[in-house]
Amino acid sequence: MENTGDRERRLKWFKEARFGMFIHWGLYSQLGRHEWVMNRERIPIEEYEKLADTWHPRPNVAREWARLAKEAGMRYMVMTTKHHEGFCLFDSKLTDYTAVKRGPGRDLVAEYVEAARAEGLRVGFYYSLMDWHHPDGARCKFNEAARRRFVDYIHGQVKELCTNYGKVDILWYDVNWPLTPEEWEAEKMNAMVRSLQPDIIINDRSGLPEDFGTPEQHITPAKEGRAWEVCMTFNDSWGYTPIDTNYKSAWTVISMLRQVAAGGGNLLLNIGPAPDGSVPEPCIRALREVGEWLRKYGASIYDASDPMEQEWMITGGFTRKGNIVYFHCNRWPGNQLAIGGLRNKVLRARFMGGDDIRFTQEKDRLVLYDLPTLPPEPLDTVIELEVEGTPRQVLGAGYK
Ligand code: H79
Repeated sequence: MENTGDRERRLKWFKEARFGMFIHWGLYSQLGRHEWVMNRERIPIEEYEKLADTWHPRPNVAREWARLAKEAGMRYMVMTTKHHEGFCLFDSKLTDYTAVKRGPGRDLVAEYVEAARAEGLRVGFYYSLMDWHHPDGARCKFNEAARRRFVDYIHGQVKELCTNYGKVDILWYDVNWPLTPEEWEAEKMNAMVRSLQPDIIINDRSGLPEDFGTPEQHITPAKEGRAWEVCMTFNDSWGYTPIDTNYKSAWTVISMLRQVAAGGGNLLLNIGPAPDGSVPEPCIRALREVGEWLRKYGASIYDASDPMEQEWMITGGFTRKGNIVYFHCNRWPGNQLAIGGLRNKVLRARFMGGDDIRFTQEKDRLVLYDLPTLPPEPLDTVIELEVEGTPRQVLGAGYK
């Protein structure tokens, strides 16, 4: 059975990765109304299927995503190989409903893998267990013959994904409705995956805990020691939805990165490319800004995930590496900044990569003086505090 040392070995890169790109791309991208459009608008299968022949993405557009991911400071990518709609972006022998046999006329997963590898990024496959297109996808719950066929189909496709694309770093299952892990035969499926991909990490959405947890749209750290990754939309939809203009700013993304780093997790931030593969402009702009910021202050995010209790503060929050505590100030108060709750003696305060800051400390009230009126970095000014002692033991969040 599973051995814990092996899990730690397989998870090492992931625990240090911090930031990844999620890509939701499929037939739904052509409609521009969210990836659940088939279900939400009750589009009949025969009508929806026509989208398989009208989809003509630009060749090798995944290279643009991979370059953007790299520029943004991301270290891995996860792409939908098949979403709930059932259309396969990969070459499958088990159905004709694939990118190779229909409109695109080529293997979009192969292009994606090649593009990610070319930028030195780790490769993840999202695969939806729930399937609205397969005739047995719903009746499998009540009909044993249907369950047998459907489970064979799903296991067969997972096997194809783990066999035909070289090394795969992450298997990212989604929605296991309507079957239980027993009915999916998930244990057997994941054992097969591991026999084909000994280094792979598997998420928790086959219904078994496996390697890492996947809070969706909320930053909730897992129990200490357990790997976790938050997945987040850029606007409020995963699939291309230009009518949804509520895009996150670089400021918001950096604030999320700080929070996941503090909890030892990762942020898997989604883009929903247009049908031709183009990334929406607001995402490109924000990601470039985030990348520029990370090139200067990345050490306070990638390498600073030591545990530390902290109180919520309107002016920002902490990350920590050993006895270096980073205060990320993203709402700049002006010439003076007071921080409560830090109980270690502060030996030195300075702007990360810059000048020292004069300070006083009385119990757990730290005050920084002679600061500029305007924020040195409007996205997040990182203040590096060198403290005495082992911060874990003496940093408190009490309401004293
Ligand atoms: O791919 C993105 C979303 O489309 C997908 N996961 C992210 C990564 C997703 N997000 N939310 N949901 C799916 C909603 C899931 C709803 C469900 Fe159900 C509740 C699935 C199973 C129970 C809907 C209601 C389907 C069956 C009953």
